Amino acid sequence: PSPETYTSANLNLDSTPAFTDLSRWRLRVDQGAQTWHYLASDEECEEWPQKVFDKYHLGLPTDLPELGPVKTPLECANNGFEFYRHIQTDDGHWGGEYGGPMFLIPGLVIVYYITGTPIPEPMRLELIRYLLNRAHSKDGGWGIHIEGVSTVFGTALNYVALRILGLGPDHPAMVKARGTLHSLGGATGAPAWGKFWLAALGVYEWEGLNPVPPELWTLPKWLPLNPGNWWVHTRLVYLPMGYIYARRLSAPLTSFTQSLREELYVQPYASINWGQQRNNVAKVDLYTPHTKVMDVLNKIVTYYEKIPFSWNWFRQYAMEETIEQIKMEDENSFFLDIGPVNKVMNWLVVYYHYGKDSREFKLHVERNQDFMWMGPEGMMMNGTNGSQLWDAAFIAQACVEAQLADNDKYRENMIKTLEFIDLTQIKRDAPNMDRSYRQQSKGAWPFSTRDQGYTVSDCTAEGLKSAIALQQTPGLPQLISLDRMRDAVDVLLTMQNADEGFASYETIRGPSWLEKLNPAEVFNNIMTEYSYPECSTAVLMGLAAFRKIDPTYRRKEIDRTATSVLRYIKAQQRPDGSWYGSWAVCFTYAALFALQSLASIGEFYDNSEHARKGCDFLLSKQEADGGWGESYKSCEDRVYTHNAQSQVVNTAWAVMSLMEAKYPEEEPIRRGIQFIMQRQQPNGEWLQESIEGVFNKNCMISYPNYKFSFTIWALGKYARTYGDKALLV
Ligand code: LAN
Repeated sequence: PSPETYTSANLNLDSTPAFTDLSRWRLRVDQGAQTWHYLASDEECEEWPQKVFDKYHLGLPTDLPELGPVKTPLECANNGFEFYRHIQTDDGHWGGEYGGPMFLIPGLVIVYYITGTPIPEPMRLELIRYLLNRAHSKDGGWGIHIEGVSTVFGTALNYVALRILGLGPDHPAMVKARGTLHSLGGATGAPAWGKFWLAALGVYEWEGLNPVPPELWTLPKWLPLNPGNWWVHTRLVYLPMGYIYARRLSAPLTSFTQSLREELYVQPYASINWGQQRNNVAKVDLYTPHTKVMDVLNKIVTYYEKIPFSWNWFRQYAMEETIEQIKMEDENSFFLDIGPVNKVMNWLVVYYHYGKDSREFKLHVERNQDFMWMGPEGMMMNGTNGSQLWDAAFIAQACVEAQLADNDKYRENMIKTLEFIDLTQIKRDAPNMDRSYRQQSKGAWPFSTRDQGYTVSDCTAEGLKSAIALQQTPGLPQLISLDRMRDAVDVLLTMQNADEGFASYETIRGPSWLEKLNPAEVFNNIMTEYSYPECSTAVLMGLAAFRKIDPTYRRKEIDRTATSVLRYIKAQQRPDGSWYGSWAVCFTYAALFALQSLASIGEFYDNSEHARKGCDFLLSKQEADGGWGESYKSCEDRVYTHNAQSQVVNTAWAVMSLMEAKYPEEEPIRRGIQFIMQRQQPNGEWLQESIEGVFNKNCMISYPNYKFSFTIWALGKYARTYGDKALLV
């Protein structure tokens, strides 16, 4: 292909281009799908005026009024929702910048380049702005996530992205970033996924990569090495990666990529010994070093890789299976795919396999839009196609707890939320469910939208809990029938692991030694599913809520599951009383779930050693200002690490945990609640603080809606526990 769109004319800007007019951006929602549109003319802008939620997400003044001063927790919750309801979308959910990972935009932009697909001009400009804004002011580089120190992974890839987007090598930002990249040893030290993208672009040699053999897909299902037994995200990234690797597909060399070859390395490209770079990962990047076994296996497979593709019938057969699996993944998810990494890789495969005129290619281009989010700093790529269902389920439960859901004033908002939850329940199993290694999904709730369609254990549970909570609220309609709730329960009951806990998307399918073959270097615990206290608790609470409205359906199994989950939760507690959280930062998050589990069987501070130690651990972390602030470092290092400032989100989790456990003294809880109230702005909102979420131990991800849902929830819980008394003067 000739990437004619990216000519030297627009690839050599030495100064920063002018960006777009923020007053022209609009968010369109359609059954959860979020797409941002840049209107071309004043007339269009008049016809489609900017709404409060557009302005809010763009960082423009919303001009929402100052609300009266608050004294009590419920007044505070009221003001919070009075603000928050304005940013509910027309289809009933709440959007947000689901950012954090800094390795998503580069993959996307590289595939735009390789396939010669023009990036719409407003998107191009705003991507540049985002990446420039996210470069660390100190050294001009980027880390694996927005708050992380500069790494080769982040810096090499985002450097390349900005070059493709149009900045020239002499642009000051590029000079600075290149300096940092070189001081880290240059792009040869990129981790495996970085090496992959550079090789696909043609600025790194395939010989410098460890093998990604697609043959594994042809192994019998019962063999752990069959990727069908791996964690679903990992297998679905290795699927398209295997295709591109097996055919060693790189973009043709142009003067532009030639120039990149000169910019990215500390020595001349031709002089690099590529074979020696396979296991070269810069120190700052390396989080999970390869095991010896992995290195030995890689060496062996490297010999096999010497057989040319055209002679290797086994590989050709494996490629047919690979294409078949990719096709099923694309079709089953309406070309959204499970996440942004395999989404753009599948798009690249589709380009090589079916060509640019194919239906598949066009659909992929179209659905790229679902991942793009416009924020105050420019345009970025979300970590999934959104967090729609997840956020809607939490805010629904928070509103019920804070007595907002039965308030006439908010009835419309609550009906819309319930309609969204209703719409988003998955109504079918994936076609070819077994063939595509999919978990049962009829009745489940996904994390984002129904089209994406992946069962997640705790999303199903939160969907179910929020549906029950809303439908039990006077004045709200009954949209989700008991039969459909039973479907959700059926799904949940298929998902318990042998260790009695619940994992994320599926049960644990592979043995734990598979982790020894983790090739990714920058992530940990990614090869198989694992049970998590968070997911396990959500399921337990979901089943418990269901049991109350339908006391007979599969009652024995539900009871048995509930009892066994508790054994799992207790077993996970550390000697210091804490639980490690895997999906948000970190110990404060996990404590909430664990203590909720204990409370559900009547284990509280006063009568349970587990609950007591859990509370004492939290209390030992309370800050002088009454809040809790936990740093993302907790997740990386697996030890509680204080954040520079207290955070409303951590504080909400901590006080809710203490209230779950019926901690006997009110004072620490009251101080936490006061902290949350003091952080509220006069218009009712809370401002964004440090990053809230995490995955794979080492990569952080934002949950901007948590600062509304969990604050309101905690305030409501306080009022129910201690009464709605004046806490601020
Ligand atoms: C998510 C987001 C939601 C999260 C919870 C529901 C909170 C959790 O309890 C279960 C796991 C889940 C669904 C989850 C899994 C991993 C995801 C999809 C993410 C953290 C969002 C982004 C991440 C995905 C893997 C990012 C793409 C990067 C790769 C390494 C493929």
